[in-house]
Amino acid sequence: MQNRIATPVGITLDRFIKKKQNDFAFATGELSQLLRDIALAGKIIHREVNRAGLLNIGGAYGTENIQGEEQQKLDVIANIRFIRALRNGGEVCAIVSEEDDEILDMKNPDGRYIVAMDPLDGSSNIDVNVSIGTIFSIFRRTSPVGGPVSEEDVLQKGSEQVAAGYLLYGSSTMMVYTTGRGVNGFTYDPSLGEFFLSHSNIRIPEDGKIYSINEGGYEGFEPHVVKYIENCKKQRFTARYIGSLVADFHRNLLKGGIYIYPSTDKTPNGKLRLNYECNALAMICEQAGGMATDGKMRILDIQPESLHQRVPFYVGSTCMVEEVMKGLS
Ligand code: P6P
Repeated sequence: MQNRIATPVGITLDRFIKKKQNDFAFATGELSQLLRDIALAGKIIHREVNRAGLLNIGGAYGTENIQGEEQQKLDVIANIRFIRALRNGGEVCAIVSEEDDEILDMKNPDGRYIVAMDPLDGSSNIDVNVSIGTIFSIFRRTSPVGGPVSEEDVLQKGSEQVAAGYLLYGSSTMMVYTTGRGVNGFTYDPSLGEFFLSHSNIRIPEDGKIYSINEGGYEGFEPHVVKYIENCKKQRFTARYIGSLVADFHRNLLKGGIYIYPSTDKTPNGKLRLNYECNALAMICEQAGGMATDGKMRILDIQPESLHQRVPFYVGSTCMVEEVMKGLS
């Protein structure tokens, strides 16, 4: 009897990238190769994450990153793997990583792209087997190819991204990305070593009933955030907070909802980083029909001033983001 649950397998990520490249006027294939390099690193991290408990590569590495956050062993492993894949791919001239204080020169002077990444976001969840993710933004370098990478190369507004995406290491591993022409999701089949198109042209519902915020910070929230949360409770909305940004974002992207990491009395600029967390998710959310702000302005319009700059982050269904911002007017 035919298995009615099995859905037809979509095309592979490689074929999809190639097809979309053909749609791009003057596409040279460099961005296509860069996306493949990221997918390769994602396959490697998938393998490491799924074996963490067996290889004693869970837990703390014993060092801190520039944020003063305790690095997990897999943080360091993921950072090394992505840097190696992108350096060897040859398309990237520099990387900004959550795990490194300074700009990383890839020694690819002919590389035309910059990557900003959080190689393993939510890594403290590894030891309790909760989903984690990789977040990446891709920019074209603005300085002359062949010359030194400039600070302007790596401090571009999110609106200048040529591509953005994330990998979600969850009940299945997915790669979700956009090149500015909609959002598509690919599910990894480890038995074949391939990502397959599983979520074509993702659109976020215009409104939703799921709100994601760490209410432990309630006493330090600004009045408009308190008001919004109270309103969610009055409407009997669903509170869902995994404590892993990519997992919370992905659920809200598919089902509708809002993720908020606001300014608090203890974290006036919030916690999340503009360059390698908020910009990528903001581009994806907007490309899927949603909205992303820092409470006052569009995330993608913010001019970064430093590599590890934090911003308050409101992202998700347009009606929900607009509603919480009403409290500011
Ligand atoms: P809090 C993980 O450290 C992270 O960067 C995001 O993945 C997550 O949404 C957030 O921080 C959780 O922060 O303060 O609620 O524990």
